[in-house]
Amino acid sequence: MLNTVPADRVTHSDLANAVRVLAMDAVEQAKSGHPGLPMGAADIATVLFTKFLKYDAADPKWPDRDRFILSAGHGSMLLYALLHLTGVKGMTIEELKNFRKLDSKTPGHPENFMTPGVETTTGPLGQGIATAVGFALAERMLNAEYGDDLVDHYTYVLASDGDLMEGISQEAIALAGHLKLNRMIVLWDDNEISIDGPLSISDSVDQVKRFQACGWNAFRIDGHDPKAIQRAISKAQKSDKPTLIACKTTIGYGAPKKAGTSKAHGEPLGAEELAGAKATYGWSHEPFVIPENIQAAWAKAGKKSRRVRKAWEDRLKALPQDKRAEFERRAKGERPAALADAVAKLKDRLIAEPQNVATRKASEIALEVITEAVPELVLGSADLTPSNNTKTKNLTAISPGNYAGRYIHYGIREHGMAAAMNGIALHGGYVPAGATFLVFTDYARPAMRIAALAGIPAVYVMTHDSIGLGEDGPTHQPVEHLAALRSMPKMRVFRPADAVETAEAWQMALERTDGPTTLALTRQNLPQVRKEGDAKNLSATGAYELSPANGKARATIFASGSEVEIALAAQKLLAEKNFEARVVSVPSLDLFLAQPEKVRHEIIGDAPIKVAVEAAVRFGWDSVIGPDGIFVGMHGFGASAPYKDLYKHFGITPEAVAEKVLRTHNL
Ligand SMILES: Cc1ncc(C[n+]2csc(CCOP(=O)(O)OP(=O)(O)O)c2C)c(N)n1
Repeated sequence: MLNTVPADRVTHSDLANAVRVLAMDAVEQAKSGHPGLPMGAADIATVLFTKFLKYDAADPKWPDRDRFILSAGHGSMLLYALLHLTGVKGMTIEELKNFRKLDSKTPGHPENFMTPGVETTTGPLGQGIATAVGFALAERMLNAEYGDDLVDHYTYVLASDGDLMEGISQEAIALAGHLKLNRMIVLWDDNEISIDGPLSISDSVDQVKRFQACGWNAFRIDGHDPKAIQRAISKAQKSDKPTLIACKTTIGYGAPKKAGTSKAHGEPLGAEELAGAKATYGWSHEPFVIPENIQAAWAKAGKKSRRVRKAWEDRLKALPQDKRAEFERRAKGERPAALADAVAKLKDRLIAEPQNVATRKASEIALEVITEAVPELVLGSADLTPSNNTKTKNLTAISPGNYAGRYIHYGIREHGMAAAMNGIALHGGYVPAGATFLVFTDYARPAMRIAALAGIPAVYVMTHDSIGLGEDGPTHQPVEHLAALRSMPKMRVFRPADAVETAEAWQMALERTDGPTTLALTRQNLPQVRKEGDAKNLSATGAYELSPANGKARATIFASGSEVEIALAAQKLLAEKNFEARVVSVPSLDLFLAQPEKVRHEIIGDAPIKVAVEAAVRFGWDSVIGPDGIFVGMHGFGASAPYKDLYKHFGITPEAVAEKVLRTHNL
């Protein structure tokens, strides 16, 4: 037995030092990692976890837990040490010893899909704090629906200098301040050090003033004084605004030479500094060994909200059966059966009364019924609501202090929107869908990438999807974006051709629970190309034969979205010349390429000439048409003109397609 002092006599320093040494030992063993942040921020985290955090290590997914988000993901060992010490199942000391090893639960940066107790993937600085805005907003929105008895928790963030320097932090804090998300509390590890050295070489922002200007309650404390930290968090909890607590700390706290320098940031301390730091703490135990009394005190902290959790479970059980089942369904992220019925009925209606509309309008038509069937669907837009057609008549917008609603005006903050959507989805209870122009996915992409990596089912409604937007010109006309998004692992991209495919794409997007979906939609009107009813979701394989050849096909024309109309017209022109072609609609190229070989071969067919038509760059289409296939699309940036002129100018016309097919045939 290492120590027989009872758990209650363990001091704050003992608890914080346990976190520090575990982080130091793990980084040392891995021969890589970031010891400085855990050593510096251990006091803050210890006060939070032992005195405030509503958290039960036995059920890290309990819906009404407080959320803790380590925005500075490089300090991952801080979080892993806390999860281990509080007793999260599976977070054994072996996992800490395997820090940064393949298949461990302790990857270099926190990944919510690998480690129990990790709320979100962080690492790209700024993402955590921006994702936290979504967590805090979802908490308030769900509270507005279900009341304090079921939803009543805080969102805590530990952020570093880098988090606050990143541009996305401005979008995030402005949105949180505007919406008065007073349950969001950011603890800033204000250590004035980054990789290149003291922060003063690159930054002179007064963060407290910046946050205050954004509608936050913000003040400074000594981040190594547990009483001050405790007072600050208590004060923050009572604020009517979100709070920034600037905690002045020393990076690598306790290391004799490296403390307070960038040398403590991102490399193992080395034997001498490690021993020196442990001596500073008065820590004489072997690596990875925590005295039993300290372990017991941490385990107690891990259980401190157990009674609160049980009382919450009792309240949930006491609800009427249907209300409880609905809460549980949404918390689990299961979709309602009504979704498929709603889409099937809509498709029947569209077949009976075809709609020649832009697919952004078709999306609105779909949303009118889908929002009724899927109460957890929360829509929003980065200031382009009238252009994106995302606000259906039945949706009301939330506003500061009033969170009863299902529409979010994110402001002109594409990146902040996408990150907040991640938080809304990860919080549970909601499926977020957010909109802007397809070209501005560039502005949202880092958060979209987190969604893909972390398996977050968010939906991006990206309108104005090609040169078809016309006069706004090349700055607004995406050409490489479809290829870029399709190349992102686990991102699914739909570019529907008409109202029926748009309904099918929405169904696919919402039935998906393991990753994000982008819907690329047109500004310009399109004819409805699906005229015959089919109960099956034909878009589910990513591509399908829309219009067969009248006999044996000598060419197959593949097209997506607005170019399907062009493919069909080209098929007609060719038929007039007794040349038989078939048309394959490709609403999702990436989904199609992921089909089993047999399915792909069947749909691609054996016609000797293959053509792809898409008003975007060729990249990706060779997988379908081969390197010798004909591509009719964009070869550079677009131009500013009415869209019909642009299609002619860039040669994306039925005549051009037919002419190229015949020329190839006659070679
Ligand atoms: C978007 C992004 N850019 C760059 C990095 C690489 N990086 C990791 S930590 C770091 C410096 C962070 O300094 P700070 O936030 O002050 O953390 P501390 O030194 O206090 O640990 C950088 C540039 C990153 N993780 N994310």
